Amino acid sequence: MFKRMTMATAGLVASLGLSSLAFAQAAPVSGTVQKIDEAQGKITLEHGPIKNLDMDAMTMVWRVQDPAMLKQVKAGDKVQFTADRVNGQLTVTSIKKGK
Ligand SMILES: [Cu+2]
Repeated sequence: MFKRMTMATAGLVASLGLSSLAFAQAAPVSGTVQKIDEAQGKITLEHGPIKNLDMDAMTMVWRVQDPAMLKQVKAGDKVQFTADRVNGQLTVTSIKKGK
């Protein structure tokens, strides 16, 4: 329901010149890296609420879309990341150091 509404309202929001951030499918989320597991291709992130996944703030383990992402950050880093469900698995789709 929310996804359909997002499609329908995207044009309206743009034409009104409002920020479309609140409607974004995968808006960047702030988080802190807790642990990196290169062998498993997993990253543990403490993260804020994730709207597109209906998720509250928590600490959890994620799969990463590209193992190279695990070389860009390390435990203790503050990051901005996007996440989505890829083939049914909760997956970090992008990550970069941030505040
Ligand atoms: Cu979570």
